[in-house]
Amino acid sequence: MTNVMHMSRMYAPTLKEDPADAEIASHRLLMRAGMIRKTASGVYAFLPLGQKVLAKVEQIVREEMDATGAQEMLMPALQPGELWRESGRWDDYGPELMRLTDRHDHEICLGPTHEELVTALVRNELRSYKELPLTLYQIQTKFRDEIRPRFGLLRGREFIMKDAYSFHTHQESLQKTYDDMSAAYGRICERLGLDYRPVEADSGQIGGSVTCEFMALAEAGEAELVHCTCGYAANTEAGDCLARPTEHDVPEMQKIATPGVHTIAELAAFLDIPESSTVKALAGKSDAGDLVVLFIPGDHELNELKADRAVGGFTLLTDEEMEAYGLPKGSMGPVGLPKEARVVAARSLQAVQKWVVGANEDGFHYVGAGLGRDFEVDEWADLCIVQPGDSCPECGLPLSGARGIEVSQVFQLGDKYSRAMDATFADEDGTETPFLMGCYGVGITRSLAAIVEQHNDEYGIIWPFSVAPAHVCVIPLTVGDEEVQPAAEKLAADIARLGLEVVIDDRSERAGVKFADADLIGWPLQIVVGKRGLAEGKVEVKLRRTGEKKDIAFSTITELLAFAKRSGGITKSGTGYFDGLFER
Ligand code: 9G3
Repeated sequence: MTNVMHMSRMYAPTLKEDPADAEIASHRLLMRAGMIRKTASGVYAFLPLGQKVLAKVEQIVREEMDATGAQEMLMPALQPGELWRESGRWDDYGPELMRLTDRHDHEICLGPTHEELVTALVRNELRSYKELPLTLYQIQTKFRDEIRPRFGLLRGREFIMKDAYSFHTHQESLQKTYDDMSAAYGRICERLGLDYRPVEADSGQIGGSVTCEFMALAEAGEAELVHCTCGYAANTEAGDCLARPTEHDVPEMQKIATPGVHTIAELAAFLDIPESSTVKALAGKSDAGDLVVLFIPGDHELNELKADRAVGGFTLLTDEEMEAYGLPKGSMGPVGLPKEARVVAARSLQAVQKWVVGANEDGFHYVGAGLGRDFEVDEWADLCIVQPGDSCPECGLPLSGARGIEVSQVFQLGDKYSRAMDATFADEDGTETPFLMGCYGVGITRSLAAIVEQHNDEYGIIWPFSVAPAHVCVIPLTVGDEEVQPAAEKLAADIARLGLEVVIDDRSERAGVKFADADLIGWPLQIVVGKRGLAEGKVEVKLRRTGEKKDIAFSTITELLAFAKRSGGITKSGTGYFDGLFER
C-alpha cells in the first residue's frame, strides 16, 4: 500500500520565529521546520520529519559502503576503559571523553570513536592473511563532551557517525581501500547534493598520518580552506604557500631612515608600497637552541606547524632574548644578523631578488637588499599560512578562499592500534604481524546540517530530492470542500502509486500558512488544488528549488510526473526528478 502522509496527523511543530540560540541557517531552519529539538546543550532529538531525512542520509551512506565491499555491523557505545588503557589513549583525552563507572566500579567510556573496540573485537579471531583485507562499518551514536557545543547539529555532544575500519596485510592493500573509500565519499557527497572539496591534510602532520577531509563549502563551517578551479584544495594550516611578493625594483640596497616604523603595515605605508612587497622577520629558537630568523612575505602569517617542522621546533624569542641578541623588534633583516643566526626563508621569496626589509637597526630599513649579494639564506622552506589569492601550487591560478564543514574523513592508521593492542595476523610464512589499519568516518547528522547550510533561502529549506522528507506536497486550499478535498486525495494517491512519496496538507489552516510551511519544510514539489483551478481542470505546480510555478491540467499531472520519474533519474544526484519538469 503506497501510503500518503497527512499533515493533519503528523507531529511537525513548525515555528514562526527563529530560536534565540540558533546562530546559523541549518540550526534555525531544522528547528523551525519541526525536524529537531534540543534536549540538552549539544544534544538533539529528531522529530518524525527530521527522522525521515536522517534515514535517507544513512541509507545513501549504507548503499555506498556496501558497494565498496565493506560489511555493516554494530558496536556498542559502552566501551571498557581498559581497552583505552591498552592503546594509551585513556589518559590522552581530557573531559571530552565521556567516562563513567558502572555499578561494579568498572571504568567505562561512551564511545567517541571505535578504533580500540574494533581492534579488540577482531584480534582473537581475525588471524590469517587469507582473511584480509577486511572492512567493517557501523552507523552509530558517538559521544564527545564538547566544551562549547554550538551551531546545532554541526558540533554536538551526541551525534550519529558512520565509522568504518579496515585491516590489511600490507600498505598497497591499505592504499587501495583508502582510495576506494575516498571515491565512495565523493559519491556520497554528490548524492547528498553537497558542494564539497576533498582536502588533503598535510601529510607531514605531526604523527605522519595520511588523511583526507571532505569539506562541504559553507560560511558557517569552522574549517578555513583554499581551493582552485583545477581541483586543488587545502586546509589553510596545511596548504602550500607560493606567495610571490611583487618585485619592487630598486637599483641597489639603500638604507632608509624609517622613524617609528615597526610593523609591516607601517613600513608599507611609509614607503607607499603594498605589504606584499615587504619581508617580515621573526626571530626564535629551535628546540636545539639555535638562533633562527625566519623571513616570510609581509602580507602572510607564519604557519607554526610548518615552522616547527622546518627548523625542528620554533619558539619566538622573548623581548629580553631579542635585547640580548641586539635584535631590534620591528626592524630585523637578513643583513648584519649575529653570525650564528640560521636564516630560513619562505620558498616563495627565492624569486625575489631585492627585499624591502629591516636593517637590524631600530628606525632603519633596507630597500633593494640583494639576495645573494648583500645577504645569504641558509634554508628555504614552506613557512606560511596559505591564503586566498596565493597562486595554486598545482596550476598557478589564484586560489579562492572558503570556509568548510568537515563532513567526512579518511585516515591511514598504519599499525598504531594493532601494535599497541597486539592485534596480529599470521602472514604467508606464519610470522605474527600487526595489521595495517585504516579508518573512515562520515558525520551523518553533521552532513544533514551541511545539506541545509547549502540548500536554503529566506523561505526555508530546499531539500535535494534524494533526502527530502517526501517528494511531493499536495495542498488542498479549502479543506472540507466536497470537490477539492476528494480531488486532492485522489491526486495524492495517484502520485504515490508512481512510487513517489507524497504528503497532503489537509490541515484546516489558511492557504498562507500552508504555503509558508511547505516552503519552510522544503518539499521539492508543491501541487495546489483549488476550487477555481479545478473548475478549469487545472492545478498549480511549484518547484521549490527555483520557485517556478505553472498551471497544469489535472488530468496530465500524474503522467507528467511519471515522465519526470522515468527521465529524471534520481538517487545518484541531489537535484532529482523535477528539474526540467516544465521544459517538456
Ligand atoms: C576521543 C575523543 C574525541 C576524538 C577522538 C577520541 C576525534 C578521536 C579522531 C577520530 C578518527 C576517526 C574513526 C572514524 C573517523 C574518524 N575526536 N578523534 O580519535 F577519545 Cl573524546 O575519531 N575515527
